[in-house]
Amino acid sequence: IIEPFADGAVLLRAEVLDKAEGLLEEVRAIAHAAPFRRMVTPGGFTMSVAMTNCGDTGWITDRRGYRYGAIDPESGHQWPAMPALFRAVAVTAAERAGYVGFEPDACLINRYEPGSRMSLHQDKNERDFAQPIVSVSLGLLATFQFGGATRKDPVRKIFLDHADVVVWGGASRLNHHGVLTLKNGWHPSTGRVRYNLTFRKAL
Ligand code: MD3
Ligand code: FE
Repeated sequence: IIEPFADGAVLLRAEVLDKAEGLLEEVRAIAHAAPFRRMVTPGGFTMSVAMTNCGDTGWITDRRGYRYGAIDPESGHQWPAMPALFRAVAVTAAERAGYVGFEPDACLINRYEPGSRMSLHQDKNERDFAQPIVSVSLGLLATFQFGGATRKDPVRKIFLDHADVVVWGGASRLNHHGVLTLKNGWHPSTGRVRYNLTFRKAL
């Protein structure tokens, strides 16, 4: 089910239903090597969302700033490699949305528990904003906020459910966005958790 819903953004509902268990197995393997951790923002706040990464580079934040880096600062080792299934899902979704030749080198994995949220922000740490971002939701339903080019622009609410994929590119790539506080619930595949995989070409 393909729904275009903003300039350059495409929502693919239930796109990875038949691959969700495989994706979650890979999440578990990645988390074994690079455990989920709640990172600190440059302003000194600990994020409510726990994160880890796989791929050639990973997104990190600490008191020194937001950036991508090849090394997991907790272990001193490289991030786990991006599983072939992750790559295939991201490339296929990008293609279905019209972005042919997407080559993700980073996958940030966000873990939300009831009470976790992500405030309105832009994704600006990647080098080439012409490259789309592919996001895969797994587990509990989230209310996603999609704003505009400035923080003051009106915000639309979109429900992102298990196995939904969104491809963000073109004019939507730098739009403000966030996730409202996750409500309590239970999902048969993830329990009391929502995961979001965001695939980027960061370098
Ligand atoms: C719209 N994550 O990790 S994914 C993030 O559900 C992030 O965990 C959210 O925002 C989550 O940075 C939302 C959807 C998303 C990702 C990137 C975007 C939406 C976007 C970039 C531009 C516009
Ligand atoms: Fe974001």
